[in-house]
Amino acid sequence: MNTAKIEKAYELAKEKYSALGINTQKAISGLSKIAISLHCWQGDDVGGFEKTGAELSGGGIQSTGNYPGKAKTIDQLRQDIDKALELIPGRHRLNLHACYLDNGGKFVERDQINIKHFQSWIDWARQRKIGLDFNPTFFSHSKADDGFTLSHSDKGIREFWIQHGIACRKIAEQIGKKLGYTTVTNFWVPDGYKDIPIDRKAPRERLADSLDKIFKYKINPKYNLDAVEGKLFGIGSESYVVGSHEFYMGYAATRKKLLCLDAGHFHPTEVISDKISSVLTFLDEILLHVSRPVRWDSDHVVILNDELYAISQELIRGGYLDRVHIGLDFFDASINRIAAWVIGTRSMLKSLLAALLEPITVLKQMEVKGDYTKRLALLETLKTLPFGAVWDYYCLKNDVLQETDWMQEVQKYELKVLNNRI
Ligand code: RNT
Ligand code: ZN
Repeated sequence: MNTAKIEKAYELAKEKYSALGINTQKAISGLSKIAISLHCWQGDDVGGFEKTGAELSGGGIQSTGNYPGKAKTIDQLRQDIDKALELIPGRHRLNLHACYLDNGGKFVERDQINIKHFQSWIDWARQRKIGLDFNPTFFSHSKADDGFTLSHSDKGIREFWIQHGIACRKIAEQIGKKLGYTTVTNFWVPDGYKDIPIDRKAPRERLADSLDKIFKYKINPKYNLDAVEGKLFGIGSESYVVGSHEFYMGYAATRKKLLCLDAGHFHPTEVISDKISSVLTFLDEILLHVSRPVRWDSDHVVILNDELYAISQELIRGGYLDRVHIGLDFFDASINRIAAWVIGTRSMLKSLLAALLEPITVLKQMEVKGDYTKRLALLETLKTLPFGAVWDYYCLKNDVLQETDWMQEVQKYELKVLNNRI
């Protein structure tokens, strides 16, 4: 479709929305202010650059598939992220894991990492005027091989991971200071038992204690915010996860930390959209890991499904945008990895746009009056409004390829760049 047609379709859409009292321009400008944190680990199946040929190992998470062209160096990963960002409208952020450090080819142990190992990422982000988020890496390491890190019964191992956590927070603080965007640092540990444990208590007490030691070092919230992420189960921790949802709910509330809600970390019929307003009644801010579970915590690429719509509706209807940090968390190695980023991020943005195009005040009035018939009727009416025309226009105004065109660009990149990687 050419520019004139996209604009014409938008004008018609604008009229339709305005007949319902919805201002499309306002929705568009609202969307342009939302930054999504793109997770670096979609680009190389959670491998990282600690050692050459590093791969995700342990940690109760798994990436499956072997699509050709995986980024094997920092430069390749950056090139791929740039390609993805080029195909996503708006200004976003990059979420780094500690194992994506730039160690100049010389192995550095996790408790020894410091800001200089992330200087090239800071330079990269500064050039693109984007913020960075951060994660200590508590997996893919010999000291995590038996499934325990911060809650390990061995004091030495615990201490090692505590030092890693502290090192990461200091790095994140510097990143936030240097870039002028607050870093959100997320703590997720895989700790847990495959089979039914005798003692559920001691590991949890040790985890709380280790976290307290890590968070003892005070950081200005302008530079860094800490989040903690719970989970129901993982591969190899099916019977017991030390850092469960309840554990971190209590931890975040008492220690004034952010809670990270990952869409894949609950029972299959449980949804995080319903949890957002519950936890925000008690916490100042939260982090989301938007993911797509398929029967389990499978980390499939985010698509525009009912739950994604519902998550965005909660954020917009609740007026929560300044209290919720939106991050993505999926890693599908069976499809083109750049396309995965683009599909997931564009879907996230589309759902936010759809939510911004709701007549929230009118709907709330209907609800308060008890007019549930009108509420239901209007919600159904909204579903067939031309929201795609507004999205196309948004992409056009952001100089980003249209829905029908971006995949071709990825294919070209695959032929030219990915297929030539050895
Ligand atoms: C694992 C958690 C965690 C990881 C990343 C790589 O179950 O979701 O967020 O996916 O840290
Ligand atoms: Zn997650």
